[in-house]
Amino acid sequence: MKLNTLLFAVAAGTAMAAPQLKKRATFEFFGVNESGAEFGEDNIPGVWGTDYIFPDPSTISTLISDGFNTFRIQFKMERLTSELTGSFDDAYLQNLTSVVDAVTSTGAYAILDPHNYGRFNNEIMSTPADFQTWWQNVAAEFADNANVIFDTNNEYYEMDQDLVLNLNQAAIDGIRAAGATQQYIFVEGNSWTGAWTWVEINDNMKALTDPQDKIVYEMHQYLDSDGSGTAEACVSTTIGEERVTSATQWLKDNGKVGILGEFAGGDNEQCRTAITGMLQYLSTNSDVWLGALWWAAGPWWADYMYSIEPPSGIAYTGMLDTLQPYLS
Ligand SMILES: *[C@@H]1O[C@H](CO)[C@@H](O)[C@H](O)[C@H]1NC(C)=O
Ligand SMILES: CC(=O)N[C@H]1CO[C@H](CO)[C@@H](O)[C@@H]1O
Repeated sequence: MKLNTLLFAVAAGTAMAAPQLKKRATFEFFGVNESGAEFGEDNIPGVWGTDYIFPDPSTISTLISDGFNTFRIQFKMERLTSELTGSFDDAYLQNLTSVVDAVTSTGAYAILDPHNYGRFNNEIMSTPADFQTWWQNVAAEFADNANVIFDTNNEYYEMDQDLVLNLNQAAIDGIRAAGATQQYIFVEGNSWTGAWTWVEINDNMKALTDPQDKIVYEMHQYLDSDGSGTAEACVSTTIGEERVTSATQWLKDNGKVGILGEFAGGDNEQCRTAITGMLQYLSTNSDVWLGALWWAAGPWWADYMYSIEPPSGIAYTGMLDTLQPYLS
């Protein structure tokens, strides 16, 4: 992947065309979430190193060597701009940009994930025009980098369904207006963008439009009883496939493509089997599923049950074998 990208960059000279990423055997995108810069959300803006931290380029590099090629980088909108339409905190932007550059300079993808749940300063964002301006300003900073992916927002929930649609469309319009025309845009739905409830809740999202036709529907799915990703146990060995089946049909019926932007299970055999079944099912349907991202890596997870942070995260030592078929 590195070599391909380098050769392409040389051949392309100064033109910023999309790099030709190596065609992978399975998913186009297979990676992890990179958590840290959104931590301490009760302390805004908070203190670097105390309330929040940025992901570590050296452990990202280990994950890239392991075969992961996509990194969803969490951050808080309020730390980047204290008002939606305001100017940047340059230091936070610079720290975020250096993580993005560390990822994309290797040919991997960096997803910008404003981890805001459709809220700003704890209030539902109700003015799509302001959100459009926010995204236009942010996308302008990354418009030349074709390996950046814009994720409109993490997990809208308990919001008016038309507002969720309109915020996503505003984000798309702002990103394209910034001249960022090569990048994928990941859109998310209401009800924490759950795959298992997608058809029932988020059917209106099929109306989104993009002049570049690069929308990817990002859904999340955990395999514990309430689907919240807060327990180690998976409901059954087949729960993974079961929870993504109806969303798969929705993608096919509507001519859309999707990504499972967060998934995880505990370090136990039942979860390993459930995850294997789900990933096999997604890869069998790779006409509509472009990939999947484990939740989560990051420097501050310590002994968190799903941590895939090298070298000793519980999932890094316990789940890599399960994910192995998709790492090349
Ligand atoms: C940015 O990162 C540096 C360390 O590399 C740190 O000293 C600084 O406080 C950070 N600033 C922000 C706003 O995150
Ligand atoms: C499923 C899960 O663990 N979600 C967590 C992701 O991280 C944020 C903070 O970054 C938590 O608030 C979520 O609970």
